[in-house]
Amino acid sequence: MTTSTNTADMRLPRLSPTTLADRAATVLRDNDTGALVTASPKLYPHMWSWDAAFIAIGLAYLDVRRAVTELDTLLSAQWSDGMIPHIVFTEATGYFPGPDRWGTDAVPQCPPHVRTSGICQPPVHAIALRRIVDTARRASQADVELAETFATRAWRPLYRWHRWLARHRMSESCGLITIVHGWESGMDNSPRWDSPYAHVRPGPDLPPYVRLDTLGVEDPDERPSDDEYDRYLWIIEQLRRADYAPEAVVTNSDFRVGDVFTTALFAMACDDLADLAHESSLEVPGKVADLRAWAARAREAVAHNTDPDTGFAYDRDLRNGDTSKTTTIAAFSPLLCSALPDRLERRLLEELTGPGWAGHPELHAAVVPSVSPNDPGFDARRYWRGPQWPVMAWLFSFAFHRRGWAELARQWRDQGLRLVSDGSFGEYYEPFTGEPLGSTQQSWTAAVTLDWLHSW
Ligand code: 2M8
Repeated sequence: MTTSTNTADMRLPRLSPTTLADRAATVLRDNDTGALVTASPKLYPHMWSWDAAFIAIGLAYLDVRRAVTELDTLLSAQWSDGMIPHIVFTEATGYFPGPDRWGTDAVPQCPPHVRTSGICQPPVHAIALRRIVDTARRASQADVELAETFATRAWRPLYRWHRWLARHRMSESCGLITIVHGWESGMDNSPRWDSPYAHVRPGPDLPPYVRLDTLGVEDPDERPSDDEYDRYLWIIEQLRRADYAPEAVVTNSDFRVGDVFTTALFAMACDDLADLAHESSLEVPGKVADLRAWAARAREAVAHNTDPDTGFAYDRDLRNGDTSKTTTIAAFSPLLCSALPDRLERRLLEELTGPGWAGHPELHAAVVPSVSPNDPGFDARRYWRGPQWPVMAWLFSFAFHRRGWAELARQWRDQGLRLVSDGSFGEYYEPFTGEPLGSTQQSWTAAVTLDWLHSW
């Protein structure tokens, strides 16, 4: 892999690993409200579901007990039907849509003591739990006890979360996990969703609103457009009118997509949860078999939705059965969950590390961008349409490590650290210059930095 040394590179500060680790720890401490670490101080002053999982992985290096608290806080917001909501709101007011707009207070599944959104995010929590247990095992006996006791306590809630996804979201037609809002993918304005969002036509009764997210970044063009926001808000309206009933949302939302990336993560997480039960000799008759079966189905679905020549995985628009042909970072999902035969997997890996993607000669750091720089729709500065996301680079490096591709895992860790080594902990980065974009002091960026600094 090669990287360029352009003038922008030379302008960026490069902190030593010790200073970087100190700064990352400071970000997590500064964003800590006691019970939860907000996703970022300004733009996202609440808890996000998949952010919390990555944040907990980082917290474990500072204090295993605090990492446990993070997941505990999230699990205490779990809905009675098993869904883990995508936002757990704090008292902060600077984010829209807030709890009133979601209108979940009257929803019977939503626990009474917290305010949450009404959709979910990718199920990376069991992956985080397993990582935290492993981190604790390298620390002290006291930490091991803390982590393992928590794993035993968190196991059933996490199983219920996975069962909710398997029951309500595993598409009968294609086996992929269905998402009913682009926000459920976590890759909000990815070009993956352009075509499905084209079906979403906000009605005249969309209640008026004022965006706040564009105030939290230096340049509003780094965020989704107003037109996209109308669609995001319109779907919330549709889900709210269906009372967020799990059976109703998958038919009421104008956005219904089988998401390959979420499905790959689900496969990984089901296996991790099953492994944790084995390791702790938990008495959970039948449940481990369920998890293994869901993992197998999810993996099969990813493989089934993969192009047999390139190995790229594609989402499925469930409104019309169309397979998307939009190639983004999500096309590499099969590598995360080991879904493909060797020959095709090698091909996909070559593509990922080659000049169209992480090996593009002009990249500041050789990790995957959200969209290939060679794609005509690539936008180097706009959110999920081109920038590099440290948390995504971490996810791939972690999967490589898990899969035994040690050298590649190390290369991606080193390049990931190069991306974040200015110490601002950007939400995402301009791929050619390494300029931090979106929010700074982003908690999950700080968290994965800590993991990289301690790992493989
Ligand atoms: C972004 O999403 C939120 C909506 O959920 C937003 O833009 O307001 C995404 O990057 C998502 O993946 C992330 O979890 C969230 C908080 O970091 O921000």
